[in-house]
Amino acid sequence: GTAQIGVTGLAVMGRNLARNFARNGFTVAVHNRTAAKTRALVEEFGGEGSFVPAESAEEFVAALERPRRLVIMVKAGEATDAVIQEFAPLLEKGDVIIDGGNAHFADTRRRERELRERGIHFVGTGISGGEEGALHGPSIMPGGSAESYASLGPLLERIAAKAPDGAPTVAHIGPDGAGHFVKMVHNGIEYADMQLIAEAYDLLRSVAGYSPARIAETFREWNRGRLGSYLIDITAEVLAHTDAATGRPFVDIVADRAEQKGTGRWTVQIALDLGVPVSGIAEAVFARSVSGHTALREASRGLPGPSPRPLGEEAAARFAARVEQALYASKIVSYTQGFHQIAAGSEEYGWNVDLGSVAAIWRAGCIIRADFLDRIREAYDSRPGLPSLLSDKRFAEEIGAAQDDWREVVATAAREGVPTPGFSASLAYYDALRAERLPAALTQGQRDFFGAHTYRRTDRPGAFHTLWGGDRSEVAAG
Ligand code: 2AM
Repeated sequence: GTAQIGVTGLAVMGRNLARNFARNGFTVAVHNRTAAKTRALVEEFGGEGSFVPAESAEEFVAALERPRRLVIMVKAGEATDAVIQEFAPLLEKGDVIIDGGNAHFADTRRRERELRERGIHFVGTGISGGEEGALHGPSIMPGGSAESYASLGPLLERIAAKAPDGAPTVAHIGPDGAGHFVKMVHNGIEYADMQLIAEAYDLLRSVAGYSPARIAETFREWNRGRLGSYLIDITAEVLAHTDAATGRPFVDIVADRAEQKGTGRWTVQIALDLGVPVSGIAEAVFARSVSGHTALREASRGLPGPSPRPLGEEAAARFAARVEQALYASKIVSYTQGFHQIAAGSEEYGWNVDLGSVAAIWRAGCIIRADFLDRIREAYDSRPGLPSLLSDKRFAEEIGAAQDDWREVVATAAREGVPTPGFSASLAYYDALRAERLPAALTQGQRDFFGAHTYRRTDRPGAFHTLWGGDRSEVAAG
């Protein structure tokens, strides 16, 4: 075969990825279960580059140069396994199967292990940037063996987005499921970013009394500063949009029930398993969940609470500036939590993930792309063993400078009855981490009281138990 890469599964993501490879000068074998889609792709976009359409699996495999590189772009789950089962028997040792779907990293670990036993490389890869990214340059997070990256990397570097310094937004994340794990956390952070922006909007609307158009202006202004990012940019676009049918602000005619496809939920589930506090990300997942509980919301609508009265122009402007501080500080916390989770996953599975390079490949192409990520990259590059983003001097200074306004915003939200779970949870995390003493000491006392779970002392080593039901003397335990 002559094709350097093949793509099977030609729904919009697969089709755009295949076109991206072709537009970058690669010969691309294309295949789909339903052959009509393969024909349609070549008919419509054949002029963009060199495509080799294949009707059957055998034809597809035969079209590929060796070692074969075969990208699967089907719905994550059973379809992925079905396609692997179909192609693996046709492949030879050293060939590489790439799964570009949003697979759960545990599935990727299993598939990698099974295929490795047959001498086939399996690369579970995160691809972020949606349909546009797939076509014009996504952020790519490949896992799998270093050997497979040596063969695949140069192709991915060509089709990836380019960061402001020209570097392609792709890097070998680590073995087996590392790529899909990092993509999962990327999506968790994306949930948090979106929730925090939504809370800022809600406060500007309810407390400052700004109109959606005015809030769009505010976000445009913020977008020119340290919050500069794709999500802030599109937020301004959405808020400025007017519904054609009614002439009302678009945001007012959209049903307020947020949906989810599951990667945010996975992030939180895995964080719980790993014991990593990702409270900001968790609140973002819960906020979507709450929004969808229509009956519960209906039943609770009459509960008492304050109705904010809009601030005057000057007070509103002062408040808006504070919200910017709260948003930025909370964003630092979300990324702190997300990177902590990646570090913990890397530790648990022995992936050796380079956190600086994760930040680097999120600088362009993906949904959470932001100027801010360059700062995270710098923080980890200058101190690879950084225990937490909050221990980076610059982030610590910035969050310290924001904290007064952040508290004021959270207090105002509570007083005015505006739900800000993301801002609040992030602030609680910040305060918990910086606390000299936590009430966990009392929790330990309670646990020892009802379950003899024992406790440690601040003044000497060992585990202890107090005879709560007896004379309350202390005994050494275990
Ligand atoms: P189709 O066009 O034949 O439906 C997204 O659903 C993509 O994944 C489509 O290209 C679809 O092919 C493909 N797909 C879904 N389930 C599949 C399966 N079990 N085997 C092969 N391709 C599948």
